[in-house]
Amino acid sequence: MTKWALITGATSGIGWETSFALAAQGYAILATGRRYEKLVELEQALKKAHPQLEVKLAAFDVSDRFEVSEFLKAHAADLDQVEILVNNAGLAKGIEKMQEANLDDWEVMIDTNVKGLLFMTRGVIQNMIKKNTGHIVNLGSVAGRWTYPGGGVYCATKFAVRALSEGLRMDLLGTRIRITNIEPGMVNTDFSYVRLGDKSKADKVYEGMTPLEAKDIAETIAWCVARPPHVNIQELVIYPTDQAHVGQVFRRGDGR
Ligand code: NDP
Ligand code: 8X3
Repeated sequence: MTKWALITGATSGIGWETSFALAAQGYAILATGRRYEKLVELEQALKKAHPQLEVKLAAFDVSDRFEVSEFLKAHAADLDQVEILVNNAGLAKGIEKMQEANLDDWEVMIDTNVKGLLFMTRGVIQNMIKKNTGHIVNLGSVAGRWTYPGGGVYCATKFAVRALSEGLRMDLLGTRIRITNIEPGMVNTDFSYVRLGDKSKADKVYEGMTPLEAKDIAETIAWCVARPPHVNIQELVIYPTDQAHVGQVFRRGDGR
C-alpha cells in the first residue's frame, strides 16, 4: 500500500524541500499550502524528479478551522494512508516590542503556528492510532527554547510547539506513533521576507554569515523519519555554524 506524507506549508522553503526529501524515500506526497499556483509548480518539479510519484495537492489555510475540516472531509480516504505529517506551515510577523506590536500580527502567528498545528494533528491522529503507526514532525525553532527582543510572541508560539510535542508524546505513549520537534536556527527561506515585508531588510538578516538552507532541514527531517520504528528523535536543535545562539551571529567583517 502506498504510504503518504502530508506536508503543510509545502509551497516554499522547508516544506518545499521536505517534499523532495520524503519523495526520495518513496513516500507519495500530499502537499498543502494556501497558494495553489505554487503547489502546482511543486507537483511539476516533483514529477520531473520522480516520474512515477503520486502527488496530491490541497490549498487551504491551516489556521481556519472550517477550511481544515473541509480538507479533512475531502481527503478522508487519503488520510487512512498518511504515515507522516509534517506540521511545517508557520510564520513570524514583525519584530516590534510587545508594547508597540500589531495585534493582527499576534493573531496570525498564534492562529497559524499553534492552532493550525493542533487542527492538523487532531485531523490525522485518530487514523494513526487506528493503524498504530505514524510519525508527526513539528517545526519548532530555537525560538521555542530561547527568547529574543522583539520576538516574544513568535517565540511563545514555538515554545507552545515544544510543549505540544511533549504532550503528544505523553498522550500517545504505548502506541507506535512518533513525535519529533525540529528546532532550527537561521534558515534562508522566505521566512524573513514574510516577517519584515521588505526584501532588502530580509537579505540583511543573513548578511555576512552562512545560514542554513531549507535542504539542510529537509534532510534532517528525512533522517528522523528513516530511523527504525523503535527510535524516536524527540527534539533536534540545528544551528548554522555561524550562529552560536539566537542572538549571537558571527558575520564576516566583524573583525575576527
Ligand atoms: P517560508 O515562508 O519559506 O514557508 C512558510 C510556509 O508556510 C509556506 O509554504 C506558506 O505557504 C505556509 N503557510 C504560512 N501560513 C499558512 C497558513 N495560514 N496556512 C497554510 N500554510 C501556511 O518559511 P520557512 O520554510 O522558513 O518556514 C517553515 C517553518 O519553519 C515555519 O513553521 C517556521 O516558523 C519554521 N522555522 C523557520 C526558520 C527560519 O529561519 N526560516 C527557523 C526555525 C523554524 P502559503 O503562503 O502558500 O500558505
Ligand atoms: C526562526 C528562527 O531565530 O529567526 O524560527 O526566530 S529565529
